[in-house]
Amino acid sequence: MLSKEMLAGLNDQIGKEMHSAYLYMAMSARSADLGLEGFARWFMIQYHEEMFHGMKIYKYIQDRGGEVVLKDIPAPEGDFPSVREMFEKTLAHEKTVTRSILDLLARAKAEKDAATEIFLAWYVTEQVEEEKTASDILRRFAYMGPGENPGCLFLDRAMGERKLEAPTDFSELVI
Ligand code: OFO
Repeated sequence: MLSKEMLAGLNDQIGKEMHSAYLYMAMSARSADLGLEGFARWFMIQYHEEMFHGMKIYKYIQDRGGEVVLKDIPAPEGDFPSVREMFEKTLAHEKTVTRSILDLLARAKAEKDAATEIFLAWYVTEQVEEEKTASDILRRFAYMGPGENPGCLFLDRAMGERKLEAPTDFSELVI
């Protein structure tokens, strides 16, 4: 059984994952407004990934006999003047998510809650990937120099090739 504190932390994390999804949905919409359909697709796939992250926790809480308690999801902050700035924001955001996951992991270790520790290990690995992906994309922007330019259109084409891998039907979610 999950401790009261662990349950509260996991429920909060569902909200954080949903907020991440909301953030990337906003970035997808903004990319489409900028005429960058490849980036719009990339961010919408990221939205699905985040929904999956949240629903995985939802399922875990239920599997442990806990109650899922949903909170408000804050609106994404700020505007997104360019896709480069969206990825700067993405990297900063993912670092805060990593911190949050590590805090949960520290609690699980302190409580000797081995099941939650093992469950969270997936997220630790996932966050390494999330931060690396955002960093790699920012590195590509660095080759373009300041401002937006034709290189951005080239990158847009590459971004549009991203394939959706996360499940999107949570009615029979298996973790
Ligand atoms: Fe972006 O990894 Fe979940 O939040």
